[in-house]
Amino acid sequence: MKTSRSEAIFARAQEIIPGGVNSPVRACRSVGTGPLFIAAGSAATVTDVDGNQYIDMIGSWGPLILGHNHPEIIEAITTTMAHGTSFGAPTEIEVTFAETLRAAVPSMEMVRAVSSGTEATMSALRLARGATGRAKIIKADGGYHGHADCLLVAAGSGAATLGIPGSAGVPAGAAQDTLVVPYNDLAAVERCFADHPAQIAAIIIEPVAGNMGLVVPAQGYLQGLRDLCTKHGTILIFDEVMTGFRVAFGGAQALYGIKPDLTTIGKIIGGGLPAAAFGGRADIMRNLAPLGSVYQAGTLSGNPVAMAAGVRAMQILARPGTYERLEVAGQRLADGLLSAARDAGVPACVNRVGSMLTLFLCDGPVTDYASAKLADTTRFASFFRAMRAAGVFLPPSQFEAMFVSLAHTDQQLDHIIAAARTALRS
Ligand code: HOZ
Repeated sequence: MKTSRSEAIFARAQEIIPGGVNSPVRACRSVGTGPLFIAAGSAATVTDVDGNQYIDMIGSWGPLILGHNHPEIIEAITTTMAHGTSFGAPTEIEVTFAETLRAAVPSMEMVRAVSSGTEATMSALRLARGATGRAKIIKADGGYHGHADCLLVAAGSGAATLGIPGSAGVPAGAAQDTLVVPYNDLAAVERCFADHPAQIAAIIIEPVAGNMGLVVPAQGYLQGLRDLCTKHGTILIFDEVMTGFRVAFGGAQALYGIKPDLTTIGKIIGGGLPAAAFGGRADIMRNLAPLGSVYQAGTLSGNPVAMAAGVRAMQILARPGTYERLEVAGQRLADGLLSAARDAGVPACVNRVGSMLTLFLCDGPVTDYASAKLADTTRFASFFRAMRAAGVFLPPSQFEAMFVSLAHTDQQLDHIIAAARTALRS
């Protein structure tokens, strides 16, 4: 497979962009190779600048649940942008966006749009702290909620991949109020409340963890968090940036029947353009400026083109049968990958919720970050490279999730399974 054009562009990129990429995981360092530069995407495939086509299991890290270049999304974007691309003044589509979101996720009684998941989580935490007058927050070890200072503590995703569980440049003061607990460990959360009475503003949690690889919440875990937050007057924030409209139309909170106080959401709700949002209980949301004293703002917040793409994506996903199809496709891929690993004699387990999943190269079970780290990352790196050579574009890290879209065909999923069978044998 010729990749000389990607390599040449990467050489140029490294001269001008740190590491040659605008987001670290894309550099593919942990899998011992360089990035491919993508020229185009169509349905479930991407084509690189050398003309190689791949089945895409990244889907822009989740947003592209409808596949690339979906005609209805493109139509919504082009129709909207014909009237202008940004005004820095309100537009009606922002209201429609908030109404559409609330109809799907009723706990989001009031909504504010932002441009990225990082902004959503950062803003939700400031709001929680402002509303409670408390400073401390709880997050999970290996949980990733974007790159705000107070959240880059024991963080997953790229921070995990690169082996820097914190980050240089985060002042001790910004991190000192972040308490870290193992995922799925309610007793550890109880200890935090006992050690810091009436000081904890919020728990922020991925209701299905997706950035230490995928980790499923244990039976009763989310309800336990809900009960503890209610008991202690602490705000429960579900970070549904990945799981919103992914694991169910109403997100993980609909799937598991738990109502958080605040939700952060992104990716799918932008229809492939940069949009995210946070929202929740109206009494909490009314603390935001201009109504209240918690400041939060953004020039491109509620950008009409992104809002239009997001509204259309949510409308398409509301059609009957969507999540049943995603479940069947996710199950097909998970079963196939697991049997490929078993046949190859490679220790493996698959964690999956709907159309997001991780193949961990270890016996498992993987229930938290400590058990995720038992996976064989060296073997994962060679697996990744062999899969890419076989035309499959996987997330370039053991500690990420792959995403099945509505555009993936059974033949494509079977191609991935067959490729894995060969890759895991070598
Ligand atoms: N934070 C993303 C992985 N969970 C990576 C985003 C990107 O590189 O585009």
